Amino acid sequence: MVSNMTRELRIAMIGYGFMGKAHSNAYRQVGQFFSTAHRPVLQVLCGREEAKAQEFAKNWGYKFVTTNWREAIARDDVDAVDICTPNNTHAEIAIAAAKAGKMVLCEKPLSMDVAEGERMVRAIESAKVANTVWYNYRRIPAVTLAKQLIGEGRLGRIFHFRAQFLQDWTISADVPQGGAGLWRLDARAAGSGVTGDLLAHCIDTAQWLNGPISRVVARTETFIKERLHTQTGKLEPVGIDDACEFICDFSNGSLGNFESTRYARGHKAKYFFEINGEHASIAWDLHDLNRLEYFDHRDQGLVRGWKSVHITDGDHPYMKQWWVPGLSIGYEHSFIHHVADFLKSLESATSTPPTFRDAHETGKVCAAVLASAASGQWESTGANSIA
Ligand code: SOE
Repeated sequence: MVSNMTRELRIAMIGYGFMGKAHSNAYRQVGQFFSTAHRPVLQVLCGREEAKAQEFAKNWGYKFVTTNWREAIARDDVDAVDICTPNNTHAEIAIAAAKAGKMVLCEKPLSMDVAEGERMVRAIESAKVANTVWYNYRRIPAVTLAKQLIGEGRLGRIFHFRAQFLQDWTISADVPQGGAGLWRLDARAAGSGVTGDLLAHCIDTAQWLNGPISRVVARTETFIKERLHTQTGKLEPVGIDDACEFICDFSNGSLGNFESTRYARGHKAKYFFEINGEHASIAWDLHDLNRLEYFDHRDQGLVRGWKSVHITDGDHPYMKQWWVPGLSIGYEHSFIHHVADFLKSLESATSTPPTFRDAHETGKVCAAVLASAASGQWESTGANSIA
Protein backbone atom coordinates (compact mmCIF):
# COMPACT_ATOMS: atom_id res chain seq x y z
CA MET A 1 0.00 0.00 0.00
CA VAL A 2 3.02 2.29 -0.09
CA SER A 3 2.52 5.02 -2.71
CA ASN A 4 5.06 7.37 -4.26
CA MET A 5 3.56 10.21 -2.23
CA THR A 6 4.36 8.47 1.09
CA ARG A 7 6.45 10.49 3.54
CA GLU A 8 8.98 8.88 5.84
CA LEU A 9 8.59 8.80 9.60
CA ARG A 10 12.07 7.96 10.83
CA ILE A 11 12.00 6.16 14.15
CA ALA A 12 14.61 6.04 16.91
CA MET A 13 13.76 2.97 18.98
CA ILE A 14 15.11 3.16 22.52
CA GLY A 15 15.19 -0.35 23.98
CA TYR A 16 15.31 -3.82 22.52
CA GLY A 17 13.28 -5.97 24.89
CA PHE A 18 9.81 -7.48 24.51
CA MET A 19 8.20 -4.14 23.63
CA GLY A 20 11.01 -3.13 21.27
CA LYS A 21 10.14 -6.26 19.34
CA ALA A 22 6.36 -5.69 19.40
CA HIS A 23 6.73 -2.10 18.18
CA SER A 24 9.37 -2.89 15.53
CA ASN A 25 7.07 -5.58 14.13
CA ALA A 26 4.22 -3.05 14.02
CA TYR A 27 6.29 -0.46 12.16
CA ARG A 28 7.32 -3.07 9.62
CA GLN A 29 3.85 -4.43 8.98
CA VAL A 30 1.61 -1.37 9.13
CA GLY A 31 2.26 -0.12 5.59
CA GLN A 32 1.43 -3.50 4.08
CA PHE A 33 -2.10 -3.44 5.50
CA PHE A 34 -3.05 0.19 6.17
CA SER A 35 -2.94 3.03 3.71
CA THR A 36 -1.32 6.05 5.36
CA ALA A 37 0.54 9.11 4.13
CA HIS A 38 3.54 8.31 6.33
CA ARG A 39 5.71 5.22 6.22
CA PRO A 40 7.73 4.27 9.32
CA VAL A 41 11.44 3.84 8.69
CA LEU A 42 13.49 1.92 11.26
CA GLN A 43 16.26 4.49 11.46
CA VAL A 44 18.16 3.99 14.72
CA LEU A 45 18.16 1.33 17.38
CA CYS A 46 19.49 2.32 20.78
CA GLY A 47 20.26 -0.35 23.39
CA ARG A 48 22.47 -0.60 26.44
CA GLU A 49 24.57 -3.54 25.24
CA GLU A 50 26.32 -3.04 21.91
CA ALA A 51 26.32 -6.69 20.79
CA LYS A 52 22.64 -7.19 21.61
CA ALA A 53 21.75 -3.88 19.97
CA GLN A 54 23.61 -4.89 16.78
CA GLU A 55 21.83 -8.23 16.69
CA PHE A 56 18.40 -6.69 17.27
CA ALA A 57 19.03 -3.99 14.64
CA LYS A 58 20.10 -6.58 12.08
CA ASN A 59 17.10 -8.78 12.75
CA TRP A 60 14.55 -5.97 12.41
CA GLY A 61 16.35 -3.88 9.79
CA TYR A 62 17.40 -0.74 11.70
CA LYS A 63 19.88 1.34 9.70
CA PHE A 64 22.01 2.62 12.59
CA VAL A 65 22.88 1.48 16.11
CA THR A 66 23.92 3.41 19.18
CA THR A 67 24.26 2.72 22.89
CA ASN A 68 23.63 6.38 23.73
CA TRP A 69 19.99 7.51 23.70
CA ARG A 70 20.95 11.19 23.72
CA GLU A 71 22.81 10.64 20.47
CA ALA A 72 19.77 8.90 18.97
CA ILE A 73 17.50 11.81 19.91
CA ALA A 74 19.89 14.47 18.65
CA ARG A 75 20.04 13.06 15.13
CA ASP A 76 18.57 15.21 12.33
CA ASP A 77 17.45 12.07 10.52
CA VAL A 78 15.07 11.07 13.35
CA ASP A 79 11.45 12.27 13.46
CA ALA A 80 10.01 10.20 16.30
CA VAL A 81 11.38 8.59 19.45
CA ASP A 82 9.86 5.35 20.72
CA ILE A 83 10.60 4.65 24.39
CA CYS A 84 10.64 0.94 25.29
CA THR A 85 12.97 1.11 28.28
CA PRO A 86 12.24 0.45 31.99
CA ASN A 87 9.80 2.86 33.62
CA ASN A 88 12.38 4.86 35.59
CA THR A 89 13.94 6.10 32.33
CA HIS A 90 10.76 7.25 30.54
CA ALA A 91 10.68 10.81 31.89
CA GLU A 92 14.24 11.80 31.11
CA ILE A 93 14.14 10.40 27.58
CA ALA A 94 10.64 11.70 26.77
CA ILE A 95 11.33 15.22 28.03
CA ALA A 96 14.65 15.40 26.16
CA ALA A 97 13.00 14.10 22.98
CA ALA A 98 10.16 16.62 23.24
CA LYS A 99 12.65 19.45 23.77
CA ALA A 100 14.49 18.29 20.65
CA GLY A 101 11.18 18.64 18.76
CA LYS A 102 10.70 14.91 18.19
CA MET A 103 7.39 13.09 18.31
CA VAL A 104 7.26 10.71 21.27
CA LEU A 105 5.68 7.27 21.57
CA CYS A 106 6.17 6.00 25.12
CA GLU A 107 5.57 2.58 26.68
CA LYS A 108 3.23 2.31 29.65
CA PRO A 109 3.05 3.23 32.44
CA LEU A 110 3.95 6.79 31.51
CA SER A 111 5.81 7.73 34.69
CA MET A 112 7.06 6.56 38.09
CA ASP A 113 4.71 8.88 40.00
CA VAL A 114 2.28 11.78 39.64
CA ALA A 115 4.86 14.58 39.89
CA GLU A 116 6.96 13.01 37.14
CA GLY A 117 3.89 12.43 34.96
CA GLU A 118 2.89 16.05 35.34
CA ARG A 119 6.35 17.21 34.21
CA MET A 120 6.11 14.91 31.19
CA VAL A 121 2.68 16.22 30.18
CA ARG A 122 3.86 19.82 30.48
CA ALA A 123 7.04 19.14 28.46
CA ILE A 124 5.23 17.33 25.66
CA GLU A 125 2.40 19.85 25.45
CA SER A 126 4.65 22.89 25.48
CA ALA A 127 6.79 21.33 22.73
CA LYS A 128 3.54 20.68 20.78
CA VAL A 129 4.83 17.37 19.46
CA ALA A 130 2.67 14.39 18.52
CA ASN A 131 2.60 11.89 21.36
CA THR A 132 0.98 8.65 22.44
CA VAL A 133 1.36 6.00 25.14
CA TRP A 134 1.20 2.32 24.21
CA TYR A 135 -1.84 1.11 26.11
CA ASN A 136 -2.28 -1.37 23.32
CA TYR A 137 -5.38 -3.26 24.46
CA ARG A 138 -7.69 -0.42 23.37
CA ARG A 139 -6.92 -1.47 19.82
CA ILE A 140 -7.85 -5.11 20.04
CA PRO A 141 -10.89 -4.99 17.70
CA ALA A 142 -13.24 -6.56 20.28
CA VAL A 143 -12.27 -3.88 22.84
CA THR A 144 -12.65 -1.09 20.27
CA LEU A 145 -16.07 -2.52 19.44
CA ALA A 146 -17.00 -2.43 23.14
CA LYS A 147 -16.25 1.31 23.06
CA GLN A 148 -18.46 1.70 19.98
CA LEU A 149 -21.36 -0.21 21.55
CA ILE A 150 -21.18 1.86 24.74
CA GLY A 151 -20.96 5.06 22.67
CA GLU A 152 -24.13 4.04 20.82
CA GLY A 153 -25.88 3.82 24.17
CA ARG A 154 -26.66 0.11 23.84
CA LEU A 155 -25.85 -0.62 27.47
CA GLY A 156 -27.87 2.28 28.84
CA ARG A 157 -26.88 3.49 32.28
CA ILE A 158 -23.76 1.64 33.46
CA PHE A 159 -23.80 0.14 36.95
CA HIS A 160 -20.66 -1.99 37.21
CA PHE A 161 -17.19 -2.25 35.70
CA ARG A 162 -15.06 -5.18 36.87
CA ALA A 163 -11.63 -6.13 35.63
CA GLN A 164 -8.87 -8.59 36.40
CA PHE A 165 -5.32 -9.01 35.13
CA LEU A 166 -3.91 -12.28 36.40
CA GLN A 167 -0.49 -13.86 35.89
CA ASP A 168 1.59 -16.49 37.70
CA TRP A 169 5.22 -15.94 36.72
CA THR A 170 6.63 -14.66 40.05
CA ILE A 171 5.34 -17.33 42.41
CA SER A 172 8.75 -18.94 42.90
CA ALA A 173 10.94 -17.21 45.48
CA ASP A 174 13.90 -18.11 43.24
CA VAL A 175 12.89 -15.55 40.59
CA PRO A 176 15.38 -12.70 41.09
CA GLN A 177 14.69 -8.97 40.78
CA GLY A 178 16.44 -6.44 38.55
CA GLY A 179 18.00 -6.63 35.10
CA ALA A 180 16.58 -7.48 31.69
CA GLY A 181 12.91 -8.47 31.90
CA LEU A 182 13.11 -8.75 35.69
CA TRP A 183 13.30 -4.98 36.25
CA ARG A 184 9.51 -5.25 36.65
CA LEU A 185 10.18 -6.77 40.08
CA ASP A 186 12.53 -3.96 41.14
CA ALA A 187 10.62 -0.99 42.57
CA ARG A 188 13.49 1.38 41.73
CA ALA A 189 13.10 0.60 38.02
CA ALA A 190 9.37 -0.16 37.83
CA GLY A 191 7.89 2.26 40.38
CA SER A 192 5.32 -0.31 41.47
CA GLY A 193 4.40 -3.92 40.81
CA VAL A 194 1.12 -5.16 39.38
CA THR A 195 -0.51 -1.77 39.91
CA GLY A 196 1.62 0.08 37.35
CA ASP A 197 2.35 -2.90 35.14
CA LEU A 198 -1.01 -4.67 34.85
CA LEU A 199 -3.80 -2.73 36.56
CA ALA A 200 -2.70 0.33 34.58
CA HIS A 201 -3.94 -1.49 31.47
CA CYS A 202 -7.30 -2.19 33.15
CA ILE A 203 -7.59 1.41 34.37
CA ASP A 204 -6.76 2.81 30.94
CA THR A 205 -9.45 0.65 29.33
CA ALA A 206 -11.94 1.36 32.11
CA GLN A 207 -11.62 5.15 31.96
CA TRP A 208 -11.74 5.06 28.17
CA LEU A 209 -14.93 2.98 28.18
CA ASN A 210 -16.64 4.29 31.28
CA GLY A 211 -15.18 7.71 32.11
CA PRO A 212 -13.11 8.95 35.05
CA ILE A 213 -12.58 7.07 38.29
CA SER A 214 -13.07 9.55 41.13
CA ARG A 215 -12.01 7.65 44.28
CA VAL A 216 -10.55 4.30 45.28
CA VAL A 217 -9.94 2.06 48.24
CA ALA A 218 -7.28 -0.60 47.85
CA ARG A 219 -5.17 -3.26 49.41
CA THR A 220 -1.88 -4.62 48.16
CA GLU A 221 0.30 -7.54 49.23
CA THR A 222 3.92 -8.51 48.69
CA PHE A 223 4.05 -12.26 49.18
CA ILE A 224 7.80 -12.76 48.77
CA LYS A 225 9.56 -10.17 50.90
CA GLU A 226 13.15 -10.60 49.68
CA ARG A 227 14.64 -11.60 46.35
CA LEU A 228 18.14 -11.83 44.97
CA HIS A 229 18.98 -8.69 43.00
CA THR A 230 20.71 -9.57 39.72
CA GLN A 231 22.73 -6.36 39.69
CA THR A 232 23.97 -6.26 43.31
CA GLY A 233 24.12 -10.05 43.77
CA LYS A 234 22.50 -9.57 47.22
CA LEU A 235 19.21 -10.60 48.75
CA GLU A 236 17.23 -7.34 48.84
CA PRO A 237 13.78 -6.34 50.12
CA VAL A 238 11.04 -6.46 47.49
CA GLY A 239 9.43 -3.04 47.12
CA ILE A 240 6.75 -3.86 44.58
CA ASP A 241 3.17 -4.98 45.09
CA ASP A 242 2.73 -8.63 44.04
CA ALA A 243 -1.06 -8.36 44.19
CA CYS A 244 -3.52 -5.49 44.33
CA GLU A 245 -7.29 -5.29 44.70
CA PHE A 246 -9.33 -2.14 44.70
CA ILE A 247 -12.87 -0.94 44.49
CA CYS A 248 -13.75 2.48 43.14
CA ASP A 249 -16.40 4.99 42.16
CA PHE A 250 -16.66 6.27 38.61
CA SER A 251 -17.81 9.85 38.06
CA ASN A 252 -20.87 8.53 36.19
CA GLY A 253 -22.12 6.84 39.37
CA SER A 254 -21.08 3.30 38.49
CA LEU A 255 -19.02 1.04 40.76
CA GLY A 256 -15.68 -0.53 39.89
CA ASN A 257 -13.97 -3.67 41.12
CA PHE A 258 -10.39 -4.45 40.03
CA GLU A 259 -7.90 -7.21 40.83
CA SER A 260 -4.40 -8.03 39.69
CA THR A 261 -1.78 -10.51 40.82
CA ARG A 262 1.25 -12.39 39.55
CA TYR A 263 0.32 -15.25 41.92
CA ALA A 264 -2.74 -16.72 40.18
CA ARG A 265 -1.40 -20.18 39.34
CA GLY A 266 -2.61 -21.23 35.90
CA HIS A 267 -3.16 -17.74 34.52
CA LYS A 268 -0.51 -16.35 32.18
CA ALA A 269 -2.07 -13.12 30.97
CA LYS A 270 -5.72 -13.30 31.88
CA TYR A 271 -6.97 -9.80 31.28
CA PHE A 272 -10.73 -9.88 31.68
CA PHE A 273 -13.34 -7.15 32.00
CA GLU A 274 -17.12 -7.05 32.26
CA ILE A 275 -19.47 -4.09 32.14
CA ASN A 276 -23.07 -4.32 33.32
CA GLY A 277 -25.54 -1.76 32.06
CA GLU A 278 -29.25 -1.19 32.41
CA HIS A 279 -30.04 -2.90 29.07
CA ALA A 280 -26.98 -4.94 28.22
CA SER A 281 -23.68 -6.36 29.46
CA ILE A 282 -20.35 -6.79 27.70
CA ALA A 283 -17.42 -9.04 28.61
CA TRP A 284 -13.98 -9.61 27.08
CA ASP A 285 -11.06 -11.89 27.86
CA LEU A 286 -7.55 -11.53 26.43
CA HIS A 287 -7.16 -15.33 26.36
CA ASP A 288 -9.89 -15.36 23.70
CA LEU A 289 -9.25 -11.92 22.26
CA ASN A 290 -11.26 -12.20 19.05
CA ARG A 291 -14.52 -12.66 20.94
CA LEU A 292 -16.81 -10.16 22.61
CA GLU A 293 -19.47 -11.55 24.90
CA TYR A 294 -22.70 -9.57 24.69
CA PHE A 295 -26.02 -9.95 26.52
CA ASP A 296 -28.98 -7.74 25.58
CA HIS A 297 -32.02 -7.87 27.83
CA ARG A 298 -34.11 -6.35 25.03
CA ASP A 299 -33.81 -9.55 22.97
CA GLN A 300 -36.98 -11.63 22.80
CA GLY A 301 -37.23 -13.71 26.00
CA LEU A 302 -37.27 -17.07 24.23
CA VAL A 303 -33.86 -16.56 22.66
CA ARG A 304 -32.35 -14.16 25.19
CA GLY A 305 -28.85 -15.11 26.31
CA TRP A 306 -25.14 -14.31 26.11
CA LYS A 307 -23.88 -14.06 22.53
CA SER A 308 -20.25 -14.86 21.86
CA VAL A 309 -19.56 -12.61 18.89
CA HIS A 310 -16.53 -13.53 16.79
CA ILE A 311 -14.98 -10.15 16.00
CA THR A 312 -13.54 -11.02 12.60
CA ASP A 313 -16.06 -9.48 10.22
CA GLY A 314 -15.29 -6.64 7.84
CA ASP A 315 -17.75 -4.45 9.79
CA HIS A 316 -15.72 -4.84 12.97
CA PRO A 317 -13.10 -2.22 13.90
CA TYR A 318 -9.83 -2.57 11.95
CA MET A 319 -10.85 -5.98 10.51
CA LYS A 320 -11.46 -5.10 6.89
CA GLN A 321 -7.71 -4.43 6.61
CA TRP A 322 -6.95 -8.05 7.47
CA TRP A 323 -8.18 -11.42 6.26
CA VAL A 324 -11.56 -12.69 5.11
CA PRO A 325 -14.38 -12.86 7.70
CA GLY A 326 -13.93 -15.59 10.29
CA LEU A 327 -10.13 -15.55 10.32
CA SER A 328 -8.51 -14.41 13.54
CA ILE A 329 -5.80 -11.91 14.36
CA GLY A 330 -3.59 -11.73 17.48
CA TYR A 331 -1.92 -9.72 20.23
CA GLU A 332 0.65 -8.14 17.89
CA HIS A 333 -2.11 -6.56 15.79
CA SER A 334 -3.05 -4.21 18.64
CA PHE A 335 0.35 -2.53 18.15
CA ILE A 336 -0.05 -2.42 14.38
CA HIS A 337 -3.43 -0.71 14.84
CA HIS A 338 -1.87 1.77 17.26
CA VAL A 339 0.81 2.70 14.71
CA ALA A 340 -1.83 2.94 11.96
CA ASP A 341 -3.87 5.37 14.08
CA PHE A 342 -0.75 7.35 14.96
CA LEU A 343 0.20 7.69 11.29
CA LYS A 344 -3.36 8.70 10.38
CA SER A 345 -3.38 11.34 13.10
CA LEU A 346 -0.33 12.97 11.50
CA GLU A 347 -2.43 13.61 8.41
CA SER A 348 -5.06 15.54 10.32
CA ALA A 349 -2.95 17.00 13.15
CA THR A 350 -5.18 15.27 15.69
CA SER A 351 -3.80 13.37 18.65
CA THR A 352 -3.63 9.60 19.07
CA PRO A 353 -5.20 8.57 22.34
CA PRO A 354 -4.06 7.72 24.86
CA THR A 355 -1.91 10.85 24.79
CA PHE A 356 0.55 11.68 27.58
CA ARG A 357 -2.29 13.60 29.22
CA ASP A 358 -4.65 10.60 29.05
CA ALA A 359 -1.96 8.24 30.35
CA HIS A 360 -1.26 10.65 33.20
CA GLU A 361 -4.91 10.27 34.27
CA THR A 362 -4.28 6.51 34.52
CA GLY A 363 -1.10 7.24 36.50
CA LYS A 364 -3.10 9.33 38.96
CA VAL A 365 -5.51 6.46 39.59
CA CYS A 366 -2.55 4.08 40.13
CA ALA A 367 -1.06 6.56 42.59
CA ALA A 368 -4.35 6.85 44.47
CA VAL A 369 -4.58 3.04 44.61
CA LEU A 370 -1.09 2.75 46.12
CA ALA A 371 -1.80 5.63 48.53
CA SER A 372 -5.00 3.95 49.66
CA ALA A 373 -3.24 0.62 50.18
CA ALA A 374 -0.80 2.47 52.45
CA SER A 375 -3.38 4.58 54.31
CA GLY A 376 -6.23 2.08 54.46
CA GLN A 377 -8.55 4.96 53.52
CA TRP A 378 -10.54 6.03 50.48
CA GLU A 379 -8.32 8.24 48.30
CA SER A 380 -9.44 10.71 45.68
CA THR A 381 -7.80 10.37 42.26
CA GLY A 382 -7.88 14.09 41.52
CA ALA A 383 -9.25 13.21 38.07
CA ASN A 384 -8.53 15.87 35.42
CA SER A 385 -6.84 18.14 37.96
CA ILE A 386 -3.82 19.17 35.86
CA ALA A 387 -4.26 22.60 34.26
C1 SOE B 1 4.13 -8.24 32.26
O1 SOE B 1 4.35 -9.61 32.27
C2 SOE B 1 3.54 -7.79 30.93
O2 SOE B 1 4.45 -8.10 29.91
C3 SOE B 1 3.25 -6.29 30.94
O3 SOE B 1 4.43 -5.53 31.13
C4 SOE B 1 2.52 -5.91 29.67
O4 SOE B 1 2.20 -4.54 29.67
C5 SOE B 1 1.24 -6.75 29.56
O5 SOE B 1 0.55 -6.41 28.40
C6 SOE B 1 1.58 -8.22 29.55
O6 SOE B 1 2.32 -8.51 30.71
